[in-house]
Amino acid sequence: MPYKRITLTHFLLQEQRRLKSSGVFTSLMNDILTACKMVSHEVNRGALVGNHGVAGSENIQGEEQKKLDVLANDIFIHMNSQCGTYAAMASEELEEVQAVTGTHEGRYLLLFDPLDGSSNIDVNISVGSIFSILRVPEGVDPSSQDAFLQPGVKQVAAGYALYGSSTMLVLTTGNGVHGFTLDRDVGMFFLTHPHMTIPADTTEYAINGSRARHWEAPIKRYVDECNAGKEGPRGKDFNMRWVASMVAEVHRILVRGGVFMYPADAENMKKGGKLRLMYEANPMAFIVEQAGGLASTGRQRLMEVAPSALHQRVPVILGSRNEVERIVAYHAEHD
Ligand code: AHM
Ligand code: MG
Repeated sequence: MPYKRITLTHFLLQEQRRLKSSGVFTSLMNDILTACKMVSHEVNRGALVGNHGVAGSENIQGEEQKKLDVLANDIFIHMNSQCGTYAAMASEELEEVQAVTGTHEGRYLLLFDPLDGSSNIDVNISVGSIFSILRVPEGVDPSSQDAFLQPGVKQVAAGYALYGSSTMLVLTTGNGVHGFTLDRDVGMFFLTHPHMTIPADTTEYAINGSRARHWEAPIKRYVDECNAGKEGPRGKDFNMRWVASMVAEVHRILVRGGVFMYPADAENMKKGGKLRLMYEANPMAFIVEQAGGLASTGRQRLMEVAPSALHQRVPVILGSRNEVERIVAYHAEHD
C-alpha cells in the first residue's frame, strides 16, 4: 500500500521522539531536504531553462564551475541559512567558511558538495549532493576553519541526494542507513529503502581504469587479480563499473554491494588524492560503515583521518567489507 509509507519528515520526528531530542536537528534536516528537492528540480529542468553548460568561473580547487554547481551551491546556502540552527557552513564551491547569523545560536556546522559528479550534467547522467553535519566544538569560534577540522567519527549525520532515474535521499544519523524516494507529484520523500546494508562480498569494483599507469602496487595487484577472473587467484569473474559520480557509485554499492576506489596515485599524490575529505569522503564513509561496509584510505580508517585543511583531499577505498579488508591487507604487505 504506497499510501501507508512514511515520509522523511515522519521518520525524523520518530527519531526525535526516540532520542528525546529538542527538534533542532529535525528542523535543520528539513532545510537540507528542501534544498535537495530544489536542486533536483533544477537538474530535471536541465537544458529547458538553460541549466546546462559552464558558469565561466573556477572554484577554490581551480576547477571549472558548471552553471548547476553555482546554482546548487546558492540553493544550499540560502535554504540552510533560514532557521538559524547552523552556526556556519562550508562548501566545495566556497574557499572560506560561511557564518550563519540566525535568530538563535546555531549549534551545528554543515559541510556539503552541492553537486557532485558535475562533469555528468551535460550528458544527462546521474549527479548528486553530499552533506555532513558536525557539532560546534566547545570554545571554538564556529565561523573559523578550526571548528570544522574534526575527524569523520565526529559526524552527527551524513547523507546524499541522488538525482538519478528517480531522486533519492539516503541518510544516516548513526542508527543505520535509510533511503527515501521523492514522489514528485506529492513533493515529499517517502521511506522506500529502510536499513540499507552492504553485502560483505562482491564481484563488482569501480575505479577510473585510465589512471592505471599511475597506480601504486597494492591497487594494481587488486585490480589485476579481479581482471584475471576465474583463472586467476580470486577464482571468480569480476565486473567493473565507473559512472564518474561518486554518489551514484556509493548508491549502487548500498543496493547491491561492490567496492569503489579513488586512490592516491603517482599523479595526484602531491595533492593527497582526488576526493575531498570533509564533504565527500567522510559523509560517504559514515554511510558505508553504518550499512556494514568499510571505508579506508588503504592505510587508515577514513573517518579517523585528522583533517588539517577544509578542502583537503584523501585516498578513498570503500564498500563491501571483505574486499576493502583485502585491499588494506595488500597495502600493509606492500609497505
Ligand atoms: P566533483 O566534485 O568535481 O564532481 O569531483 C568528484 C567526482 C566524483 O563524483 C567521482 O568519483 C570522480 O570525481 C570522478 O573522477 P574522474 O573524472 O577521474 O572519473
Ligand atoms: Mg564533488
